[in-house]
Amino acid sequence: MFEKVLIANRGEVALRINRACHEMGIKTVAVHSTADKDAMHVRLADEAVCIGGPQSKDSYLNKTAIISAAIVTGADAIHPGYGFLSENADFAEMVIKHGLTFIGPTPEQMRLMGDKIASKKMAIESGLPVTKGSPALESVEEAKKWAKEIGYPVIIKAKDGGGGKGMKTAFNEDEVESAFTMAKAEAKASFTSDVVFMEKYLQKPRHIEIQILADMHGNVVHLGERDCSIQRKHQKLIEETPSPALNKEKRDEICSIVCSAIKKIGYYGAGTLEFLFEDGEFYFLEMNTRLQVEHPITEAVTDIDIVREQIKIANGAKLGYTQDDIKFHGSAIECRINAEDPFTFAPNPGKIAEWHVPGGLGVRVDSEVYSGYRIPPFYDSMIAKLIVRGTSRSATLLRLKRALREFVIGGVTTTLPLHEEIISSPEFVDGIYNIHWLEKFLEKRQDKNNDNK
Ligand code: MV4
Repeated sequence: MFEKVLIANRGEVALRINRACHEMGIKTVAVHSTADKDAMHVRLADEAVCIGGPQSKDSYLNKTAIISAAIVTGADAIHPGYGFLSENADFAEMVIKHGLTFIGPTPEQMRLMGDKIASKKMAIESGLPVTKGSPALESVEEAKKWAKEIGYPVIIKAKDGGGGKGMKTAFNEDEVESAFTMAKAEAKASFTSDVVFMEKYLQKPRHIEIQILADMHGNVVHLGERDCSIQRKHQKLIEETPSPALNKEKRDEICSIVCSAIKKIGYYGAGTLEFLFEDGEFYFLEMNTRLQVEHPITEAVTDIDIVREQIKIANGAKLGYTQDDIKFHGSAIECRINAEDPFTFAPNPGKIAEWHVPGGLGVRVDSEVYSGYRIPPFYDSMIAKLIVRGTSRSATLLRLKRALREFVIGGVTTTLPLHEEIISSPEFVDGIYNIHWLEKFLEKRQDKNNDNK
């Protein structure tokens, strides 16, 4: 096993990886920016190296500084966490070239999944369901021809896309030209390639993703699904498992298709396959080759430590269990708590004056925050994840409600009150929502707020 792992990240996920390493008897190295010298991830690691200035590009995205830190401290492997360099194939390649292990899949697998046209082709070839779509589009004329073939409405997406950038819909032929031109321009501004392609646009889908684990020896298991439809501007706020939209048959069907596809590709590591789900059908969107923010809800219902599994897999170990050994119990929900204004969503960094986390059976809080901590203004505004589990969805909801009420965060405004509102709404309670539900809920809430003024 590795003796020392460098954690190329910050915030709660750096603590999460540190915990897995320490439980496995592995020493840890934290890296940090000058703005993070007092951060909890620096305090908890066995060693820490300052790798640059506050801006991410100077520190957490600074490949050479991170690899130098690993070499200087004698680390064997690097865990990238999520965000930052976690999906950067060039970084993974550099790590390997320096004789270190990248805790994740191969750079080739990362590159394949980063290319949305290539990954969709792979998906089709390995038996995953996809929406009707086009290859790379060369011209407006070609776009119009494909739209007719696919049927309106259509969506134009960037080959290197993700996070919604470079995505434009067209509901009729008159809208194709501007959708094509704008998608291409956005892609050019945001990514290295301005190549775009087209798909049938699904109007009211849910976002459901499947977590898999695969080793280097061809063993693949799934850890069920997560429903991530509660999102605003491509930022998830609440995730839950199991999805209220699936029955056992639908779940078993998609999970077994996913496992056989992963086996065919020869992918290894932890991975998440994102699908849209509408009218009882799944459509593959993309695959994430990293640990995800919402992984703890899967851990809550399976009792499998996903980060520990990532480390073991990267070290060449076999999974050591089969699908039948994995038991799913109850339900789990995660709320992402952001230091943001709960109405405008403007980031609200500052000093945490009061900090009291909920506890009790079935409650987990993953956070880097401590009383007196000053949230730096340079990074993501997520400051805590509240993960609650229960024997049923209704039991989990009651527990979540009381845990949210126990949570005290003073000194900065947070999205805590918004979570209480969302989980109390009839549609959320009934599990009836799609990817557009939260934005509509927020519009109605804003209107009510204005009426009261
Ligand atoms: C779609 C779609 C509808 N139809 N593709 C958004 C992010 C990117 N990964 C894919 N996205 C979408 N692709 C087709 N054919 C709607 C979205 C989408 C979305 C997807 C998942 C979660 C939230 C979303 C919010 C808006 C649009």
